[in-house]
Amino acid sequence: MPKIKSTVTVIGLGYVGLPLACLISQKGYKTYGLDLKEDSIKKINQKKSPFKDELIAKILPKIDLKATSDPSVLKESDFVIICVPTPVNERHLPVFKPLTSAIESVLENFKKGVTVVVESTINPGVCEEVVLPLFEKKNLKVGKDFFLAHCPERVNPGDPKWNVSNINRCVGGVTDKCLQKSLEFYRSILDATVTPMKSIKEAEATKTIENAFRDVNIAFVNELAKSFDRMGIDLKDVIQGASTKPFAFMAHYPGCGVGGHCIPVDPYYLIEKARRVGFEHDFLKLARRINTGMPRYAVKVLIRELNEIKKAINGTRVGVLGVSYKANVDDNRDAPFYEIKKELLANKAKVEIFDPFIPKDSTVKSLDELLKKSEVLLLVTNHDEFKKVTPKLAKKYGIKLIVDGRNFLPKEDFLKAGIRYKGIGR
Ligand code: SAJ
Repeated sequence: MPKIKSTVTVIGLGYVGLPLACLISQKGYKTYGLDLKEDSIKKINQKKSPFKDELIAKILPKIDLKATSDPSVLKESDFVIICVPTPVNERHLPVFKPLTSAIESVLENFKKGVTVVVESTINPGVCEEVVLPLFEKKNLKVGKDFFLAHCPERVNPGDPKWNVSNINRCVGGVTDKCLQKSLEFYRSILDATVTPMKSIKEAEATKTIENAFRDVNIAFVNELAKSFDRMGIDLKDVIQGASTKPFAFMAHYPGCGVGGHCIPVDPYYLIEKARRVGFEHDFLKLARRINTGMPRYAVKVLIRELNEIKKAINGTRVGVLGVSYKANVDDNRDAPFYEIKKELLANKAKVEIFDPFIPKDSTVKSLDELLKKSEVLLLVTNHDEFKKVTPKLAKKYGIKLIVDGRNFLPKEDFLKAGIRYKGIGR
């Protein structure tokens, strides 16, 4: 528990900032949430989560978190935690505008002695080369007038086990005092290990390699899927076989693409930063190329399978199951679905779409309606809801072929029922 009743403002109330603001408030800090989106602010002040998250929905009614778009709350804040998006643009270059705007608000409502912690994912060097100069332009001395640290976020949306309070964290500070203040703060709110890094750059690099690691491992199995498709070997079974090795193997699975606001974005931070110091990350770029090619590969598999049953994709009624970038969340950022939809339409398929979490992109209101309007199915997101797609139900609606973009459905059951099934590497 905090020694004194410090005040904390979390800037950015999305998947990262809102769970964090709730936790900070629960731990006894006077907590403000600062955001630009009035509808989110309104919902949060009505004690409702602006996006699907059971934990938040449970906690909000019990805490006095105040959401606002008024940056003057920063004037009374001892800690400011920045959780704004750090996207990349169409040329895959990092866009720091949301981050620098957040820092400008801090400067315009400056409280001497404030500790600013950036949680947004950034490449090594951003705190010292982009954030710090904004303070120094106002003659503010880091480690004296204010403190600056980086504690990369590790939120995993939809994860029933790991949440903002129990996930270990790493923290790096510009000066030792910056590190100590942020260490003390995070240790006061987390029920997890908080590891001090020797520099703020190390903390920035930690998160970017975590996600680049995941991207290259997914690319590894996605490339294997293409060769195993030709070999007629079920890669999902092979990965599960390899997973029986109790050490030195970590399972990742092939699929129709890599979406979300982390994995398809973060490797570009490393690629760009390294390029600036004269190094080309060929491996990271290759992994990105493989993963961004998977939506098109999934449609190619569908076209090939239709060919086997002497059907052209042109004019075929394709039912797309899922929009969201991953199972059981209502998040469509960078979702492979959009590339898949574009590719299907380019091949003149008739497309119907159903995602129970994302009605705005759905063309039908129910799974049955989708099945009724489809001749073949392409599963894009492994929502639990789609377990209802059984061979019996598929037969009822005369579904001839299923391409399973997440290797999610029971392949053998469909084959036994005489329904053509093809996965990705399966
Ligand atoms: N995906 C695959 N194959 C896999 C795993 C994922 O194709 O084996 C695809 C998913 O379908 C999705 C995309 O990759 O489209 C990203 O999936 P993800 O499970 O990595 O989900 P994210 O984007 O929510 O990643 C978060 C990350 N957390 C943080 O950045 C703090 C990531 O570091 C975590 O490893 C990941 O959750 C996780 O482990 O679930």
